[in-house]
Amino acid sequence: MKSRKGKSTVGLRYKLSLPVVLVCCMVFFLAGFWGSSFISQDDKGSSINEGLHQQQLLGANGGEKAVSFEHGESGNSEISSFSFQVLSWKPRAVLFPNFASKETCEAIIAFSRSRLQPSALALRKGETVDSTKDIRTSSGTFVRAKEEKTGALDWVEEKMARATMIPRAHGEAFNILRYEFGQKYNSHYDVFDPAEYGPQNSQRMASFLLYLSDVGEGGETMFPFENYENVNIGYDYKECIGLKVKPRQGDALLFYSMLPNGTFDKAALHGSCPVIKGEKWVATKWIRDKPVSFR
Ligand SMILES: O=C(O)CCC(=O)C(=O)O
Repeated sequence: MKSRKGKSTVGLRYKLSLPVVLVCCMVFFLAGFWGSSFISQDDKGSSINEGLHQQQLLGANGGEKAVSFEHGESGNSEISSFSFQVLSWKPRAVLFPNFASKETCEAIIAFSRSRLQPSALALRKGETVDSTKDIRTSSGTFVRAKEEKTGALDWVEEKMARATMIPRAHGEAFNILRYEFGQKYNSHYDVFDPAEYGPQNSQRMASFLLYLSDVGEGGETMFPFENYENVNIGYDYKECIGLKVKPRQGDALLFYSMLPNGTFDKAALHGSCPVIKGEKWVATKWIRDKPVSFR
């Protein structure tokens, strides 16, 4: 009895377990297959995204020679490429390394040197030339791009317009500046607050600086209120603090004095630290929110 009972139990177990085992195998196989393809799809997705981001960082063509996009009859067929470094979001400031060649910078200096005059300031109500004479101690000259006959300034102006996507007509004449030992520009805003300067037809929305020389020491362009820091410390406008951009021949610095909503950016306060060693040459272009009639 014992043995018959045992035999039939084993047989029943065998009959029942074979299909169950087969079904289980199928289920595990399918689950494994589905799971692995899901994981590999996920991998593929993230590697596509990574590739895309990488490409976007390198430039649309990932560093290879770009092919011009369909540009129609009136479009522009040229592709420009720029390296840039976003230095700050508050204020919006971006550096373009090697924006212009040494030869271009030197042609601009050679043209400007004999025209230099002590730099002037726009005066607020109640201010005089005498009461403001220590604020900006550089010398400078205003030059329209077409006046410089090697074409260096014309080329720079065109490239600036492409880099900013703000038409050339919005730019004032270049202000070419030279700072010698100890010379500086105290921190200030490029926008003209109507409360202090009276009604304005347009505003300087952005400034583009092309450094024409290296500087041995000092002469950095500074942003003391970067990230809205130091706003409430009773900041002395002579002090050289905050974000400092060291001039390097051929590099260009663009910063916006106005926010995207059209209001003044408090963080755009800036100035030039005193030159300690060497000379600083810089070509400044103030870019207005309307075309400029006096350029
Ligand atoms: O020389 C510099 O670095 C700054 C010049 C400047 O602030 C200006 O021209 O408004």
